[in-house]
Amino acid sequence: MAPKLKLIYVDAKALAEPLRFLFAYGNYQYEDYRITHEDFRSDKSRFPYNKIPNLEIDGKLVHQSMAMARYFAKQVGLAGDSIEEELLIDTAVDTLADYRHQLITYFYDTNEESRKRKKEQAFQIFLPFYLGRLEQQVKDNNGYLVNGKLTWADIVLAGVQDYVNYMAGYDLLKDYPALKALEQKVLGIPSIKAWVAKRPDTEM
Ligand SMILES: N[C@@H](CCC(=O)N[C@@H](CS)C(=O)NCC(=O)O)C(=O)O
Repeated sequence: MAPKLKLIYVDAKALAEPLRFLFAYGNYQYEDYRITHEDFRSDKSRFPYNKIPNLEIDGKLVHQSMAMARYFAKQVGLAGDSIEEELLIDTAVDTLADYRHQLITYFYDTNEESRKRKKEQAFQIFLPFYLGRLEQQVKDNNGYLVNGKLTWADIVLAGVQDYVNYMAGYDLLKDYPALKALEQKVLGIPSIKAWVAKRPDTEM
């Protein structure tokens, strides 16, 4: 019997969206449970390590969005065909997390001075560096991040891009045609396209 799934997050795409893409891709039924930001902040200790997204699988609570995504990617055939390929996919996913982190570190900094410094570093140094390398990686891999075929790393890239763009304030991929084409390819997968067309409209 299919497991009972309940995804717990705030009303946002952000870190939960790759998982929602994978659920759409694999045609999983799940409860998309969204709490308000106020509710989340009122008592974070309800959640493992005080963080979300969380997922209940038949009542058992798990956390860490990328671990969850990997678990479902394995089930839908997007996690690689050998341990060598799994390694390449994991390195791509971790590199995407490093790239995302450059924005998160500035965006949530509440100190005006260090925020400004981190923002400059992110935009002048880290983002051009990461996006340039990732662009080349996609060109070298025939339009995908790994081995010329769709993997969950591509799903993560497209799934969190709205969140990353929100923090940046513009479409970060607009000057990176290979990355942009890959994002569009993922968004064009019929089941993901159908999810995107009906999902709640949130700013990030
Ligand atoms: N590595 C974790 C990070 C989770 C995370 O930082 N979530 C944010 C919301 S997007 C959070 O819960 N922040 C609360 C806090 O840091 O107090 C994952 O990928 O699930």
